[in-house]
Amino acid sequence: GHSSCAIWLTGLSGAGKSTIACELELTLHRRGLRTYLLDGDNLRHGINADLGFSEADRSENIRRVSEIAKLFVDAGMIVIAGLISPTREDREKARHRFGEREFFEVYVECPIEVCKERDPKGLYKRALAGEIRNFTGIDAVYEPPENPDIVLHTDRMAVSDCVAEIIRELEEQGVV
Ligand code: GGZ
Repeated sequence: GHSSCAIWLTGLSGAGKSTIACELELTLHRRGLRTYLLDGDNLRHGINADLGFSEADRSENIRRVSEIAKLFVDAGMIVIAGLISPTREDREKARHRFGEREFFEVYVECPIEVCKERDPKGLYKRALAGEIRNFTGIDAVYEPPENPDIVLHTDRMAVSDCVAEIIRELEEQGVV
């Protein structure tokens, strides 16, 4: 058996949150665990389609996703949530919706220079050209977590090692 929990991935655009979330979900599935993936960018096409990237809208985005995550955790699932979630305050509010061993903050850390080079969707290029405003790390804040449960350095770690690191922590905490 296993306990349900939320695994909250925070980090810059292009840091690797979605890639890790997807690979983590596959790994948990192979172990017969029930998971649900909540991806910030995907949810912005549906339930959060009314939200933009102002500070207030990001806060509301994170609030909604953490409430949804809580519902799925209550339903017995392991939730993997990937959102930039740039401010400590919003992440702490998210954490407080959960119990002690129910929320794991994972800092998907990657130097912004590397994110800019990766630029899979060309968003940094557009932000630097002034075509997108309020872009995280360019003209909008990202506050690194001060006390994350896990830190992953995606500029020098393989995706599989990142996933293994998360699994190791979940095992150590008796979640899986
Ligand atoms: C940051 C932006 C922006 C701005 C569009 N700032 O790398 P992506 O493309 O696929 O993921 C990013 C996503 C961020 O949505 P989140 O819901 O995770 O953000 S937050 O937690 O701050 O609410 C990026 C894209 O949306 N994107 N404009 N201005 N990212």
